[in-house]
Amino acid sequence: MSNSINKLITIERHIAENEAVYNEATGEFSRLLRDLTLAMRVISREVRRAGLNDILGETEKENVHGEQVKKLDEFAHNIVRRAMNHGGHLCAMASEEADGIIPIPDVYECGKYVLLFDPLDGSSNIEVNVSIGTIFSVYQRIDADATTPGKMNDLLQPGFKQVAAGYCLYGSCTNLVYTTGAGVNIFTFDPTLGEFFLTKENHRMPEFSPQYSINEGYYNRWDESIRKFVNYAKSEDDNKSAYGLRYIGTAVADIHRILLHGGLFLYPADTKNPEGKLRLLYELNPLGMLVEQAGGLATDGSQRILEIQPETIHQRRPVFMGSKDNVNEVLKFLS
Ligand code: AHM
Ligand code: MG
Repeated sequence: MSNSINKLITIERHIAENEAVYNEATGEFSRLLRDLTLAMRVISREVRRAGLNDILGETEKENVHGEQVKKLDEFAHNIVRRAMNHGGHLCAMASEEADGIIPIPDVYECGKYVLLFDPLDGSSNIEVNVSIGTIFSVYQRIDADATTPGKMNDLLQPGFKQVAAGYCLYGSCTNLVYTTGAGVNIFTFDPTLGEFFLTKENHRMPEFSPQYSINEGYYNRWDESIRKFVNYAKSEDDNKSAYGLRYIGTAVADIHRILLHGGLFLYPADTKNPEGKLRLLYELNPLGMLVEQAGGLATDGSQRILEIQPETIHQRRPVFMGSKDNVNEVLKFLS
């Protein structure tokens, strides 16, 4: 990643400066983001020591989706919960790894925001040293003046109402990427200092790249229109080369690559997953907001992801997101 800026600025400083510009200066929102970055520092440290710290492997439990919970998933879930439940800025949370609302304990004050998160996206990649990440999404509660515990309708808001979204990617380095609706900023973690430094400000993604990202093993489960698009992507003639296929199998890592290099990410409906696999609230809304903020598009094939009215906190949705021209191209096949 090229460093397009020459100022040395930490994420704490960036958050504080942003709050002064974009938000009413109560400090609540800045504290929320700062507490989140603390959780990510801790998770990053544990991920970096995975294999040494006896947390690799599976717990005895299944999560709400019937999947085996990996120990590192559970650890990350608990770190975010414990970093965020006492700051007075949140009134409720929801996590991919928890069943219903995660309440704020009675002893702490309730604030005006809600947090939804996927503690460790890409859990099937944890044990094979492939990138994984934490994804987060923040909304204001419906009644911003309330001081009571948050309710389900505070969590079930369409993605365009997010006030912040982002992720931390534990890859060959640790990147924190976030938006508050005023562009996408990318930070890189210096483990020796324990600080995230700004490495790219107001990032814009390429408008097109000849790359696509899909689990092509499910080809026979897809609708004809998806097969036709993938056949087209692979086709070659005098006017077009075959598109490159890149698929990490960690949505946040695939989207990170596409944010930087462009291309298309697809997880369509198939005969086994009629609603797709990815979760609207923990994955698609935050990643969709980032992609849009960087100049790209995110759709379920018929509707903008950020305009979908969620019905349940764990609902899934098909997705096509990435560079603007790539998304418009696949949409022609779908219509
Ligand atoms: P997870 O949140 O349980 O890790 O599952 C979501 C992941 C995404 O990160 C990734 O894009 C997808 O599952 C991969 O699914 P598949 O193995 O069906 O290709
Ligand atoms: Mg996930």
